[in-house]
Amino acid sequence: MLGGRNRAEEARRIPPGQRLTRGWPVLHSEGIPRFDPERWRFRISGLVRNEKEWTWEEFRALPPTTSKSDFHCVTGWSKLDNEWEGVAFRTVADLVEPLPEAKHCVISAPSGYTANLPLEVLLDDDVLFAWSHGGAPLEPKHGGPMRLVVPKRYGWKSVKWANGVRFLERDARGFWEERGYHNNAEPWAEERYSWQEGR
Ligand SMILES: Nc1nc2c(c(=O)[nH]1)N[C@H]1C(S)=C(S)[C@@H](COP(=O)(O)O)O[C@H]1N2
Ligand SMILES: [Mo]
Repeated sequence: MLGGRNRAEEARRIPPGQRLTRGWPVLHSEGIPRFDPERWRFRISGLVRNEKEWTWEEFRALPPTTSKSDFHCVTGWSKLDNEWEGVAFRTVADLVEPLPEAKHCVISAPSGYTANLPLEVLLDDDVLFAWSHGGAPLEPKHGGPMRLVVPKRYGWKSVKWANGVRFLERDARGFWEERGYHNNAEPWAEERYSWQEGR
């Protein structure tokens, strides 16, 4: 048994149309940004009481959390039992204090890659800004030094090299959501493509 899982349990945890991967594919649409700990910044803006910007040192000093979760890419692979460490989205949200009208967020990367999510989804227990995976620092190709992790949505919502969040009243589609992919992206409902929306 791998990590205490048996085949039956694995099968139960793989959403429809997905298959298990034992490795860890690398998927992104831009070049890997160079990490300079002196110049790295993470910025929260929009409908919050305290707009805020962190340096890498400040961000790493935030109270850490760990979370074990599964990851599902819309191209068909699922990777189970990822052990993430980082800071919970909820912890960061508490610091900036979203205004009552803030209902949506857009998470961004330096390239201009973005993904959008309802604030409610981001406040889930298992959503975090992760700097470590499987006990090791997150590799640059997987989003290091830090990425968003949203286990209950397809992988494109888990923005690698995250450098900011904007809090909004109204929803605004991100990079893939504008290119034919589903706005909500829930794997168990197989919400893959935008043509499925509203059905
Ligand atoms: N900045 C950025 N983040 C991104 C992407 C990307 O192209 N750019 N691709 C997404 C997609 S489609 C997936 S499946 C996951 C893949 O993460 P991995 O390469 O660590 O497996 O990252 C997501 N985050
Ligand atoms: Mo993906």
